[in-house]
Amino acid sequence: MHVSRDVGAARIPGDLTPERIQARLRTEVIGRSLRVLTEVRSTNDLAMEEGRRGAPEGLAILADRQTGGRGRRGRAWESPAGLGLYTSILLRPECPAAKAPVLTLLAGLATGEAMGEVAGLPVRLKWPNDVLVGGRKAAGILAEMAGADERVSHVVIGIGINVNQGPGDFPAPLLATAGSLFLATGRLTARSELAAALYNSLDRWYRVFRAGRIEAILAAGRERSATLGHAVEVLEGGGRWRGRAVDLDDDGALLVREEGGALRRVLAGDVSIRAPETVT
Ligand code: BT5
Repeated sequence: MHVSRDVGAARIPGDLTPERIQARLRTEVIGRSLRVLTEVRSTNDLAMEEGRRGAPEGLAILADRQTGGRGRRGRAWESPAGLGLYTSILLRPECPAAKAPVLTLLAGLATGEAMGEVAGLPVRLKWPNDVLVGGRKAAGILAEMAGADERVSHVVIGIGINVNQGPGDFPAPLLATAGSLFLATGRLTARSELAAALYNSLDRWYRVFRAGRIEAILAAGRERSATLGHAVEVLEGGGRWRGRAVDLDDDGALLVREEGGALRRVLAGDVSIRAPETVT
């Protein structure tokens, strides 16, 4: 495994180095152990492997480029060299598996906070794992868990952020939906600065989680939500139905009032927000 000092092809030369990140870290746990790689298949795969091998909680792996970046359900995450932030953080929360999904929300909050802080723009969270800037998906979260039902062995939080991509840097199918900090602000962002802000924010929110203050995480999630209050279409288990997103449940599940009146919990699914003209 090689640690990059100064990665090539970056839009800001040399903007991703462990030294630059460490100089800004104010964390107790997250990123105390840090690895910056030139290239990896998927930072999540590597972090899961390290989790099995007993690596310490808080290990952060970051790559300049992923050759097999993953989204949920086998989908791909575009991870071009030099432009985005691709990182995975290993956690060992002492909680039952049922409590772990709220970590996706926590990661979304930290990602939104860091992007807002560094680029100075409003960021919203689309349930369950999209981070939106100006209505476009500028980041995504992929949380994966290992362990038995009663106790989680480890969790990996994968975060991909589009940082310095311009319009020509996205493949055609993503042109209409993907955003980046550069597209939203017209300014380039140093990825080390964003990475440090992200780890600092994750560290703060993870302390809230460990203190059992889940309600504070849910409250912040409600406030930043792009989904709540909107008419939505839910895709889960091959089925598709419509309703209105009304709240987040205690474990981070989305509560949707179905057309017809029943309140349904959505824990794993894809949710699209319906345009106002289609609302009935
Ligand atoms: C996600 O999945 O949004 C989770 C993405 C997590 C990526 C990070 S990078 C570090 C770590 N290592 C990994 O291997 N993964 C994590 P999902 O909700 O399934 O969204 C995937 C969909 O978003 C794709 O099917 C595309 O439509 C779209 N997409 C792919 N790449 C994108 C990008 N760079 N920007 C915006 N949209 C993208």
